[in-house]
Amino acid sequence: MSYPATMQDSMNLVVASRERRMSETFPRATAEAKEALLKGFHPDYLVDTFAALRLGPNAGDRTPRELAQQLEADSTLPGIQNPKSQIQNPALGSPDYSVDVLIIGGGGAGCSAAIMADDAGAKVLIATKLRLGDANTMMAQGGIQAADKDNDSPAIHYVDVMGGGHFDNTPDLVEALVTDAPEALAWLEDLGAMFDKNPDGSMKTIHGGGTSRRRMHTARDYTGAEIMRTLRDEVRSRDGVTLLEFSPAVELLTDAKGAVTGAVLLNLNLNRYSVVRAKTVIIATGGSGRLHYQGFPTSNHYGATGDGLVLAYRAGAHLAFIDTMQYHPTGAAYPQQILGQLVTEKVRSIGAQLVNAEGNQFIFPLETRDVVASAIIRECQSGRCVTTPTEVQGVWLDTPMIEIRRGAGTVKHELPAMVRQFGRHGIDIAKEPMLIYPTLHYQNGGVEITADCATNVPDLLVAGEASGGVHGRNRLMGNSLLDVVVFGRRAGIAAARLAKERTGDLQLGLAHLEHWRQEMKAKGLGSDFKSPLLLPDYTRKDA
Ligand code: MEZ
Repeated sequence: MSYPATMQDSMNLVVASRERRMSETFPRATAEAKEALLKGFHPDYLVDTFAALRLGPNAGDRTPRELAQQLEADSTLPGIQNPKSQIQNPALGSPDYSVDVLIIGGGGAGCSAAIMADDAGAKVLIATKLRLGDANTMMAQGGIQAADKDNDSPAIHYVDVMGGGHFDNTPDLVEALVTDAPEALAWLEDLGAMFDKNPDGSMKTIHGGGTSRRRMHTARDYTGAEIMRTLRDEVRSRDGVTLLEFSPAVELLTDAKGAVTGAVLLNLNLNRYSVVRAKTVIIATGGSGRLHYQGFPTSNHYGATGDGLVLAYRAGAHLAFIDTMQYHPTGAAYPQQILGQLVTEKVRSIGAQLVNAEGNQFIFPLETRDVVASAIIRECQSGRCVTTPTEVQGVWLDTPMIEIRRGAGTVKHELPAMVRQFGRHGIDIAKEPMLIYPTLHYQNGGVEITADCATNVPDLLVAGEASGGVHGRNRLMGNSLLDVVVFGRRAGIAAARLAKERTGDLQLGLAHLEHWRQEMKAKGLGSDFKSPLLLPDYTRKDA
């Protein structure tokens, strides 16, 4: 028996209700019901977990307390006038690298940007915190959207994206996302990405939450890993791209006019700074799930600590939608070893139902993520959930229903990564349901960008999850993998063009940091807390 006895009674109710649920489609929620769910149960509405920023371009805006702490902190740089640190001050006068385009971040957006900038003849350097490809792109499972079927179009995709984002999305960015999508997908295939195909060779596509057409392209349930593998291989094969791993950026460099001129990196192996002089800089550092907003577990990779937001903010970049995060409805709630890890939405796309502790469905499984997550939280707060031996609450995701509806072997064929992930802990998801609860998955907001990834800071571009506006207040499944490729490519092209236009000497300075420190002092803010965090601290309080 793979589930403890204390969870067994509820599992029996799930099994007993299957026959009834087979012919039952839970009705879609009305607009009013969705709004009530969000306002009543979505973590974005828990007022006292947010703080108003006190300094910087977004002063007065609300954001989760954990992010506010990062954004309002001092730099980790010892400071130009304070060379007492164990780490030597960076030598700004003699840069270690001089390039056209510096890309900070080695995930899907960073790699797509590097390939396009290299194609345009730019000298490129990627600096990445961990290894190339250690990124949320790698962790995305269920698919990538693109309107490339006869019954679909970028215009229909546009309406879905806007609806998912509560019509708050930045229209230009959505237009760019959906119009570039078919080409981006073809580009990935050309580079070698292997998407699932029908017997006639056409692309296999499925629905995701909030999609009105089947436009989710998949590589089983490891779509992100397949895309990342492809992009990473391509980057590694390019002579024009220099790669620095274990080298996160800790501060941007600016000239007297506030334009970006490079960055200071910290080599994590040598504990030494290096200085990169760059005509343009692209921030592609991804998300911030490892800040664990409101104490939520996360599906994010180990390095997702919001560095890019911090660096850009201190240099004067305006942020957008920093008061909204995405809680993926189905993070693993059991076993404890995989708490918060992603259980792909594809599980629901192909037929699994969400069932409470009493064996009843409580939400249409493919509502948008914010709505489904809120409904799960409601069930738990109302006592209709299961509690694990480690006091984690969750509801059931009834995976055996997939095989009942679509035939034996479907789970293994469509969800091989999920099968392995749970199989390691003795749970056969073709026969037993999974226990799930929302997990912190995506940063809906980030640095405000134009459709060419420009920011309000000259020569600073941003692409991927570190940017804000594309997805409004809620992203649809499969539009993040699309976002990193579409905007990564756009950023690479734009950065190479800007680099060509930028002539003359570059001043490598930290005037923005001096200014930041003055503002901190003027507002009475202490400088004990430093950012970017770089890596989460999981040291036990009593250790
Ligand atoms: O876009 C995503 O977040 C995604 C594909 C996740 C998933 O459920 O698989």
